[in-house]
Amino acid sequence: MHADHPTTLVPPLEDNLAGRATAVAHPNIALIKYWGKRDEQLVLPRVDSLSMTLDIFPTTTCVRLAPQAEHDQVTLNGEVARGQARERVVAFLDLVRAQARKKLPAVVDSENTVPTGAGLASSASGFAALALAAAAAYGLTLDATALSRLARRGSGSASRSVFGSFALWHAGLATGTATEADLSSYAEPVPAPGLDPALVIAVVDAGPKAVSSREAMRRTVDTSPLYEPWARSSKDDLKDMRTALDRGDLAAVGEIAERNALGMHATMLAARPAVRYLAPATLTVLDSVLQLRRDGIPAYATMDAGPNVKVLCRRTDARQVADTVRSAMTAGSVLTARPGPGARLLPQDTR
Ligand code: 2P0
Repeated sequence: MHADHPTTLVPPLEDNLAGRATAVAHPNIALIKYWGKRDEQLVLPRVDSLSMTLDIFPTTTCVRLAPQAEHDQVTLNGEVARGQARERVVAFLDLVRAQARKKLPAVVDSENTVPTGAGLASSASGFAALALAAAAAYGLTLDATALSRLARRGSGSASRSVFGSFALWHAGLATGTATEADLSSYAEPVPAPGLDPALVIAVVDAGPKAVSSREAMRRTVDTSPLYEPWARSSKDDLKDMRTALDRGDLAAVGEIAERNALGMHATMLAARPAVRYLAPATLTVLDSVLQLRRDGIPAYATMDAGPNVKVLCRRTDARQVADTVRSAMTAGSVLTARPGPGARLLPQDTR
């Protein structure tokens, strides 16, 4: 089941003698959604998912081993992290330390370029960059598959940000031991020849979400009668999506992505109590996407754990799509992204 990715993203120990490394990773948007875990501890998902890594808003993270320190020190965008944000990073470092058989604390300094309150999740780029920088600083030699598995433990969607352009995250083996399941759940690149897409992002609300995606997923799996049917249909969506990507058929890619996302939101609306991320402004943007299609422009929407809308279209239509979506909005902002690169270490001399 292991994919053949000989590329070693994390170089061997001798390259990192200083115990310090800096990595960059970009966010990704799922076209086939990850929604629901079957194992919270190992972050094993219920369904396969497929995403596009973006070329905007990278996270840059430096990890430096600190032999003199008593505890890990975590700084996010120049501010010392506390509470849950810090605990998630420390728990992740503990995983890396266990793999590396080292106990040293670390200093983590992470800069996220998503404008504050842009309403775009940063856990994917954040944990992909942290995984790569921490693995290198602690002297782990990991290939891309192992790095994706490690990033997954920080945040599920981070497993996909290890790769550029399109990536498929395997849910992995549902039977067998925990180790077998862990080994089988990783992302890998998916070729999409002939596709020249853009993603127009309508930020309709930049505020924090009322329900975290972690809690919303849990509630949906536990209580929504629509969850299982969606999870089953997502398998067909993925099969169709792979064919559409292979053919470079943007209209088919968009149609499948839109139905998969609307289905995911239907599962949440049917949860008890309901989780509703879609706002009136979301529906207004969805109307403008329908209008674009009526006007002959292939444009398709996807939404995540929030009210913002991402519109997949041809690169050559991106300006028109952005203008149309913007004119439908009474507030917020519109950004355009293209497929972006996978996670990478910065060379020593640029640190
Ligand atoms: C996705 N989302 O596939 C889905 C679609 C949101 C909606 O991945 O609990 O931050 O850290 O594994 O990755 C958001 O969830 O969740 C997400 P955890 P994550 O992009």
